[in-house]
Amino acid sequence: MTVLVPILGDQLSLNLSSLAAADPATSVVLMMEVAEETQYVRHHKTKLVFILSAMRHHAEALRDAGWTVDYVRLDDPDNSGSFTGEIARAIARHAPDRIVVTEAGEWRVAAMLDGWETLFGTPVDQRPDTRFICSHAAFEEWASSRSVLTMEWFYRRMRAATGLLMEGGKPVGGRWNYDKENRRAAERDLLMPQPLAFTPDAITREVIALVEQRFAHHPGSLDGFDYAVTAADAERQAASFMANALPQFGDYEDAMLTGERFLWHSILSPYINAGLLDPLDLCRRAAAAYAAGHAPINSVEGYIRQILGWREYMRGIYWREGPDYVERNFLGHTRALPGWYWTGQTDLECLAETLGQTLATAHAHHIQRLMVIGNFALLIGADPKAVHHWYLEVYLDAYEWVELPNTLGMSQFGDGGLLGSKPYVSSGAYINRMSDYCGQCRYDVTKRVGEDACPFNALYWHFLDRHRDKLGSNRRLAMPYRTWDRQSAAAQASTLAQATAFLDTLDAGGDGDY
Ligand code: FAD
Ligand code: DLZ
Ligand code: SF4
Repeated sequence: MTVLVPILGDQLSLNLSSLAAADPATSVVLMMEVAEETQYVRHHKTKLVFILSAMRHHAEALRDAGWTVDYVRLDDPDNSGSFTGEIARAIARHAPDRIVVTEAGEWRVAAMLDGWETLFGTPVDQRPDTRFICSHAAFEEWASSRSVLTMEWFYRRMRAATGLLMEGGKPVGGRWNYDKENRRAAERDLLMPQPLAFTPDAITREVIALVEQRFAHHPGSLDGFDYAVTAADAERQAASFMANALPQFGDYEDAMLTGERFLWHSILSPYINAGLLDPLDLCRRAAAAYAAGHAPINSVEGYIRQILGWREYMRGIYWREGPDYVERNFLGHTRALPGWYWTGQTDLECLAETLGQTLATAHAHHIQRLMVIGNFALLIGADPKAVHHWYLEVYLDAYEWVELPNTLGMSQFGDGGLLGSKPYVSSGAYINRMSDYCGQCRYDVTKRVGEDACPFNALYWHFLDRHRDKLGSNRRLAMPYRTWDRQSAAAQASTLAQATAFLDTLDAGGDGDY
């Protein structure tokens, strides 16, 4: 009796539910590098190297743990190019009595897994993905009884359910949320913590050569690839974050500084999402750091909220809203992204900096993604599906279940406010307050009109003005609309003309793929 245990590229955990339900003595683990997964979007080269190298290292870790692993490489001559094609070939090789697999992370792949039993006539046992802290049933139980799915209420429920930062049924420190303390702008500081850098080993170097040769047309650069690709190295980075950066994580959570990619962020999302680190374990360690007096409550609560709150909430929303969530376009936006989203070559300094960093490293932190790159895309009226594809392609931590609700929902307001009570748009003033980008920009962040006026300023008012029918009654936008209405007709006209002239100059080429 043989059991086939397929393990997908974001299931690189030794405590995976499928493995827990199988016996190493009678099972064959199947890992598949397949063209379909490498091409469903034009993944950043760094993301391809990370996933393929992490998969190859994980296969070794599984063998060391006593599992028999059948590993199909991308360049194997008989590789069929898809998960389903590889399952068919593996059934021919191993004649399994059944397949045990942990549920897929996204709708596209879930549909494949759902089809295998009928297609192959082999029983398929799909196990829940227990690496998430909130099960589908628990999220549904919470969501189905409410008309508005506010993250904060979900988060409080998760705190109570896990006991994280709880004392006698109450939040530790007396408050649930310390977000207001977490909005400081950062000063350059030579003692800023730096994430660890990991020198590519022979396996990673081989994958780098493969990706350079086969995916030369994909965005990004592999110069200086230094991400962890094993659970052990990811753990080293986690320990380094807990020791060196967590204490100030909260203070500077929203700050941006030129040339500083990391600040006090953890840079752990790629590892958590691929399965190399466990999210609940990280939350517990952060809580322990607070209990030991190593990190203050605003940092620890902020960090735990991102994982226990936002990450779990996004996953719940993704599965609840269904496969056609991706089609939502509440504001009717249709513009292509400017071609320079794939080069970073623009004279808007904030975008040159954040896009340049993204293309070089496949990483940007939350506020860079939300309040610079996403803000601009929303202000210019970019098609939310195209924006979604861009984010899915360029970030190391991007898988549809987490990227789509963040991008289409939170950042682009494509769902009309399911995730956020107002669109995340701002003028240049916010970017100036939270970064040092504007001081180096050819535009003047204080000006709304004129040749050197910051484009964000006129675009912000143009956005509000053109969406008055859909946003005018939003209570959280009442103040900006009042401010706009107090402007003279001439001032409004010159602002709108400034924005229109800027929009006309945009290269509407995109990359043409979508
Ligand atoms: P930290 O700032 O150190 O935060 C700690 C952890 O909290 C992260 O490691 C991550 O696991 C979690 N987290 C924080 N915010 C979120 C969030 N909004 N949703 C889910 N988890 C969160 N995150 C992804 O993991 N994958 C994505 O594809 C992704 N796409 C995004 C797209 C947009 C438009 C925006 C605005 C945000 C997106 N995020 C995404 C969320 C967030 O930007 C990243 O999780 C974070 O920048 C990762 O860096 P870090 O590990 O240093 O995070
Ligand atoms: C993202 C990705 C890439 C680029 N390549 C592979 C691959 O060759 N084999 C694999 O098993 N997984 C890969 N992945 C991750 C999958 O796309 C991911 O597991 C699905 O999104 C399911 O959630
Ligand atoms: Fe960005 Fe405007 Fe500041 Fe330039 S002035 S960096 S365009 S916000």
